Amino acid sequence: MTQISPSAAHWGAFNAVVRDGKLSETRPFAGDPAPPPLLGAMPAAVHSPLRIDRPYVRKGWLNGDRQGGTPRGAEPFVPLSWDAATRLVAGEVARVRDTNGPASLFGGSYGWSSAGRFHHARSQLHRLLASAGGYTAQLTNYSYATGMTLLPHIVGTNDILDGPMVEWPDICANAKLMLCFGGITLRNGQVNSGGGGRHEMRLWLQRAADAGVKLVNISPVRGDMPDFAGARWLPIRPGTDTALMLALAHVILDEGLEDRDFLAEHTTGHERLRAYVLGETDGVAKTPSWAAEITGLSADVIAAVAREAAGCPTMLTAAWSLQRAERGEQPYWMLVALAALLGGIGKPGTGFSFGMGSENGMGTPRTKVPSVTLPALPNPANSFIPVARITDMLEQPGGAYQYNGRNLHYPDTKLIWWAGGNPFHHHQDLNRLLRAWAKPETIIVSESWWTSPARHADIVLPATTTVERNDIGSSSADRFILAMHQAIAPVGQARNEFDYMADIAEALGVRERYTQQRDENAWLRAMYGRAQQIYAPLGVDLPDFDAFWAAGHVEIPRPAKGNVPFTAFRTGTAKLNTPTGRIELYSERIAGFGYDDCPGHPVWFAPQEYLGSPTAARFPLHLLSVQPSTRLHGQLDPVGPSAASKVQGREPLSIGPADAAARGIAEGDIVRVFNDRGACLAGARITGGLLPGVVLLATGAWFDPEHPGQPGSLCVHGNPNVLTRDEGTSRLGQGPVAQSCLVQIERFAGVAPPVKVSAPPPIEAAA
Ligand SMILES: Nc1nc2c(c(=O)[nH]1)N[C@H]1C(S)=C(S)[C@@H](COP(=O)(O)OP(=O)(O)OC[C@H]3O[C@@H](n4cnc5c(=O)[nH]c(N)nc54)[C@H](O)[C@@H]3O)O[C@H]1N2
Ligand SMILES: Nc1nc2c(c(=O)[nH]1)N[C@H]1C(S)=C(S)[C@@H](COP(=O)(O)OP(=O)(O)OC[C@H]3O[C@@H](n4cnc5c(=O)[nH]c(N)nc54)[C@H](O)[C@@H]3O)O[C@H]1N2
Ligand SMILES: [Mo]
Repeated sequence: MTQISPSAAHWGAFNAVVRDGKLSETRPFAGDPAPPPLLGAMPAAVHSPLRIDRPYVRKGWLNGDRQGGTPRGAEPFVPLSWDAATRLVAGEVARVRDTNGPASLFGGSYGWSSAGRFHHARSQLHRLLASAGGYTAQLTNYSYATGMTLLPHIVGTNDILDGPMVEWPDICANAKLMLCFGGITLRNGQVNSGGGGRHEMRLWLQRAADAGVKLVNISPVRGDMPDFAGARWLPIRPGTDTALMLALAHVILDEGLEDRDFLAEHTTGHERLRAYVLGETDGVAKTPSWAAEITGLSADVIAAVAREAAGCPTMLTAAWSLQRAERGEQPYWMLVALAALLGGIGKPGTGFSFGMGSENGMGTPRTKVPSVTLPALPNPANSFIPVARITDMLEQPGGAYQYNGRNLHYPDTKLIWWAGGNPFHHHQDLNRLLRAWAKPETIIVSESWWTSPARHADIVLPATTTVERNDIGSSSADRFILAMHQAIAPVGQARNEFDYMADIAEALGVRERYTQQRDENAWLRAMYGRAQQIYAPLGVDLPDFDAFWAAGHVEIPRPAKGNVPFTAFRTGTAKLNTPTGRIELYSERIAGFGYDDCPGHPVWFAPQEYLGSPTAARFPLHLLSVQPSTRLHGQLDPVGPSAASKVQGREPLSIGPADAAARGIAEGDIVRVFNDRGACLAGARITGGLLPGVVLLATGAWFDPEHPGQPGSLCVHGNPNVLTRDEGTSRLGQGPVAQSCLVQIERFAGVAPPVKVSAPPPIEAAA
């Protein structure tokens, strides 16, 4: 018998086709102009032998090892019943809370979880731990932590970072030139958190090109803009965009091309920035020839682009990747400054945005409504860390650090519980993380698959996947609210987070607080009802729940009138939410923090690791760990397009012909990629369109240490985070710096150790 029902994933809405009780096919959402190929990988993922079939406990932990006596990741697991697992987990949560206080429970649990907003594992875990007394949370995200912390100081909002932002129809109609730092990478438009009904990045880029907007791809990678866009390619060295922007500003100021009225009326601090750009403050004029040395671009090209931008309506955008780098605050602040000099801010289709090529939905016209969400509960522990400071936290309990003007201390972590995220995917310098991971007494991981965190846990709880439960998919980046009907029964003994957490809450005596006496159906109705109430005053009327559920989705109409960011500010009817009410090209507040790694106006810092740094003598290749085209982070890695892309079972690494030839590397060879922090294997793909000296290894290959549990061993599969640096962008943003990473590469001679993560870890029968 065949059944078809609506569902959704971060990689798009779809119809689940079920035959004989199994997910057999996913049919893309009707009307989606570019459904991602990732959808096709779902049946194999849902029914994969890598599904966790029941709860497990690490053998050594069961025998009383609490202080990482045996390294996590090296020992077999022993099966547990759900009853026993429920008691163990509740017992540990209560013990740690009562002995060490709730802040020693680390429940940050960063990660993308599911598109379904009710069975969103991380949100459910937060509700459970908040009900039980509190936990240490994580603030901001890996995507754009630095931009998120910086932008409120200088433009008073984060909207311009993740929407609503400058809209594509306005760009098509008004911009003549669009400078895209980091390109517009269609690969990244396949996904958005919460799922999307329509994938429009290709469509809008095509329309912009057809409308005659001259597109410029400022990136080390030509493929960051598709061929059809006819873009000019400025192959910049990674990590040097701020220098380029400063030089563009130099030409504009030197030749008097700046919009003086805009600067005078709408900005503060432009004189100080000007003095720095012209070299009056530090004796270094940020001229095109100065920037040419740093960026690898020619001075003539830089000067010509500056004049062109000053001579026509120009739109600026920068990928989120630019701020996931050492001193990632600087390119973002300088992009705002450049847009201010050009004076197009607040006019339709010009000015600046971020991430227009980073995720589906950016710049697509839509009514500004929040997504349907599961309400959070207040966290009584009132404890948090900036998201990417996890290893620092584990290494230095009680240690002092600074963040965005605050003096803070790390909590003393005794228990970690991760549900819906993969720190062995997302975090940098995994060997350091692995060492620090030995410190807590207990680590609980809720997962659907045997991912690296599950393998490095003490207690493993098997979760259902999206198609095994009813839910609502929703994203503030998309105009559709998506009904997600349960399509199949839970696989193995997997349970919904909500159900097993309710049992754990019961054991902790807080069931009612956690469930609010609602079941799945009552929660979906309550969440939807809340959205109806919030949307109505914003002019969006939603049908009743039953009509929505039966139809499978609701489409929120495209607004009649587009949104132009900063118009009210430009016309003088509104001030910005900054200390001066203006765009701050110099920020007294940031200067007042006294951070030499993020002073009062944008500056050029030469990164410790880039192609111009002394480290490049030993590690001469800049590794960009970009988003994968074949999966979402670590999700769907063992199946579908991702599995098909592997080279001798290893993650493909793109390397230019000259860099490969210089190392005797041929297409399809296994290579060893290494630096002082670690090493991994990968499969060479010789690729054109790369700036020489730049190599690409996408994130997401499941971490597979040759010797499990031993920090420093070779990752045989190709996870770039064994190579990346773990350090905050600055004391202001404390964001991750994954893109600042130099490596060396050699042909791997000999027999490569086997990939082990393609099978479940060793399991022993219960004693
Ligand atoms: N080197 C480098 N590192 C990076 C980046 C980079 O550019 N370079 N990018 C960073 C960025 S921007 C991000 S956002 C992060 C992403 O990092 P993560 O979001 O942590 O990566 P995912 O693989 O999406 O992890 C989500 C996990 O949740 C699990 N999951 C899904 N549904 C459920 C569920 O219902 N229940 C439970 N219990 N689990 C579920 C999935 O199986 C998956 O393992 O990575 C960051 N890391
Ligand atoms: N298919 C797919 N799409 C995704 C994701 C996924 O896992 N898979 N992840 C999603 C998530 S969570 C996020 S946050 C977004 C991230 O979106 P982004 O941050 O935009 O993604 P990246 O792929 O890291 O970077 C985009 C491009 O920036 C270029 N780049 C890197 N460093 C530099 C630099 O220093 N200067 C310049 N000029 N260019 C540089 C790289 O060539 C890269 O192709 O992607 C989302 N989209
Ligand atoms: Mo992200």
